[in-house]
Amino acid sequence: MKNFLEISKEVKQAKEQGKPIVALESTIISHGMPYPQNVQTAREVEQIIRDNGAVPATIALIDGKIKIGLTDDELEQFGNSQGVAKVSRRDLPYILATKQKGATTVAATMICAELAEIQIFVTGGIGGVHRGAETTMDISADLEELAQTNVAVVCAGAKSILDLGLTMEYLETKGVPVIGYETDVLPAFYTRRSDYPVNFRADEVETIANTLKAKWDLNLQGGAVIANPIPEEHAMPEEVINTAIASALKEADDKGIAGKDTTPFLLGKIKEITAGKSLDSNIDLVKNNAVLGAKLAVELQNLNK
Ligand code: PSU
Ligand code: MN
Repeated sequence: MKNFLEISKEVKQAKEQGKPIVALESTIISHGMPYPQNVQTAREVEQIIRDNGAVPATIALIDGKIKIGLTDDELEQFGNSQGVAKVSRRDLPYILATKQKGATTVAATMICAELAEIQIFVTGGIGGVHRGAETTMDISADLEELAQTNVAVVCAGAKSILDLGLTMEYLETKGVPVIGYETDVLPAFYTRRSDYPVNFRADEVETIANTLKAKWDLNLQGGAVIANPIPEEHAMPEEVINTAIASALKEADDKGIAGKDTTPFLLGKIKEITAGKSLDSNIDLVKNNAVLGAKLAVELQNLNK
């Protein structure tokens, strides 16, 4: 296992000094945002994490290695590459074995973070149960990963390209706690609210850290979803986003998009339909998650001392 891990200087040093570390995914860089906003956002998110007392570790697959932390050059090169593979649990071994560039999804990033002993991971949104999954069986591997891998994922909820109700049911079945930070309901990524209550509301970061510690002290396998609503001033009008989602879903259906292409296709369409407005919201919510994730990593590190 150690052969595959390549830990950056910054992250190595953080480990030696016992500093809190926050994992970041790379599918959001390669498949979630266009160049150069993707690289710029990734850099800014890393800096926000440093400014809030933790050390960022962006995770990606390069040359047969799992990179835990990218240098500035690596980030630039990665974000500017065409044809990077989207890598979930299933894809990880093949992409490593064939030494292709791979962008890790939430599921794959959780796996790599756990290998590197990182417990907190910040992203934009998680995958979930797709609408119509009762016939397509399209359920993101992210949910299975949350059920088995000991990493907490800070996100802005999930996009309503998914069936949020079924996603919550699935997480409940798998015993994955969904904790709302300053919210009673699951946020829907671009908007602060959905119709679905979170399992627990926490207004203090300390409460979240204590909950995670209790879970893992009890050896309850699996992660947690820390749902952090997009700040009001960056949220999108509900009608605008719902219309965009409906038309993206219809086009995906007409074109017969399936499997791992579905999520990137829908995200791309929504961006197109909203003339880039969704991208601005997306960037803002990730930054907002970075602040919370860093604070949570600091708090958890203090508890573990
Ligand atoms: N949802 C978003 N933005 C994203 C993704 C999901 O709002 O960038 C990416 C994440 O990397 C997530 C993956 O893990 O898509 C889920 O893909 P799938 O539905 O194929 O499991
Ligand atoms: Mn899928």
